[in-house]
Amino acid sequence: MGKQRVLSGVQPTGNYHLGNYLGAIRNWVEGQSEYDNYLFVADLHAITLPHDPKQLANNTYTLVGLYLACGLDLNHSTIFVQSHVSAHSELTWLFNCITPLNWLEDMIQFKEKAVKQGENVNVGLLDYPVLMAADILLYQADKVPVGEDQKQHLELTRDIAARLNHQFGKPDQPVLKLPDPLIRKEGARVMSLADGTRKMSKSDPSELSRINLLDSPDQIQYKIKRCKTDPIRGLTFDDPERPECNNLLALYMLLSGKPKQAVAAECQDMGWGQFKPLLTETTIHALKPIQEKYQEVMEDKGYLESVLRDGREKAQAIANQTLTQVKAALGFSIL
Ligand code: AQP
Repeated sequence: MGKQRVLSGVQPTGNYHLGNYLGAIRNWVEGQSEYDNYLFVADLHAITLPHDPKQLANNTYTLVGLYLACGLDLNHSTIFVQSHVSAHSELTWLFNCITPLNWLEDMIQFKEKAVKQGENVNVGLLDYPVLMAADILLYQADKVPVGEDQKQHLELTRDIAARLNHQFGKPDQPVLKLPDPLIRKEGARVMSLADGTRKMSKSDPSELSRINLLDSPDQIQYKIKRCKTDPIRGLTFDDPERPECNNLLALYMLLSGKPKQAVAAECQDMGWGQFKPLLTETTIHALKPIQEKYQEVMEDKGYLESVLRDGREKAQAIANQTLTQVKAALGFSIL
């Protein structure tokens, strides 16, 4: 039996931060040899909120550069840009026509993002989970890495696949494979430096809320110096009254690679004045090889483009096959 296929992506909206790395990209890298990975730049998703056309292509290349700099290996992973494979958009339309509207209106993330957008809510924001279903099901993925916030979307993906199989497939010959979640390791949810109860996020207007993967040592030092803490001496994990403390310790643990117990013992008597320089050093040290590799990769645009052309070819081969199967099941004429 071949390797199981994993599918995942990040939106090219800029400000790639420690949350994107520790919660997503680093996990892909660590598990990549076990799976057949399809990792994409989710640029079609990036326009569901207002965006700057001048930035989109740049952000796309930056993200591909970071994928490679973080250690994605082309022997195990196919890297591609979502909009380069038109089957994503086409399958979304087909799914739109079998997805009940109320399934989408019930999505928590839609409700949250729609409230933030006020009057300016486009149809794409509502339809985002259907595009995500198309992303996953096109590749007949076995596993999809998901955090808490994406669980509901993966459920919807499974519901759409089951509905299509039920309405248009044969009982012994499903058209689409139902994917399973690949649950992340504990501690990979990185919270904002300004508020330990909110996740670190690209769209947070405050630069001080996040550490970006491409921040300079000075920026990292400044942000950690200014981050929110509490007046209690002695640092502990898992105290619900101290979300910032838990988050900063978790960051130290994840970036240093030390086990949780060792970090708990090391930091139990520390004050912030001692801990912050330690976290600063550890962060700078962990990001240095990524930043160096990034500079190297970005100097060779031709190489990046060849990675994306190869990725597009491999992705298209699978995606177009699934799209044809779905169209045939729905009764379209196939030439
Ligand atoms: N704070 C986080 N902790 C752990 N994982 C995180 N991810 C994002 N933030 C954290 C993971 O990164 C991947 C890429 O996410 P995305 O680009 O699809 O958008 P997102 O989840 O909405 O990420 P952001 O940074 O919060 O972007 P904005 O602010 O634009 O919404 C996903 O695997 C995600 O779980």
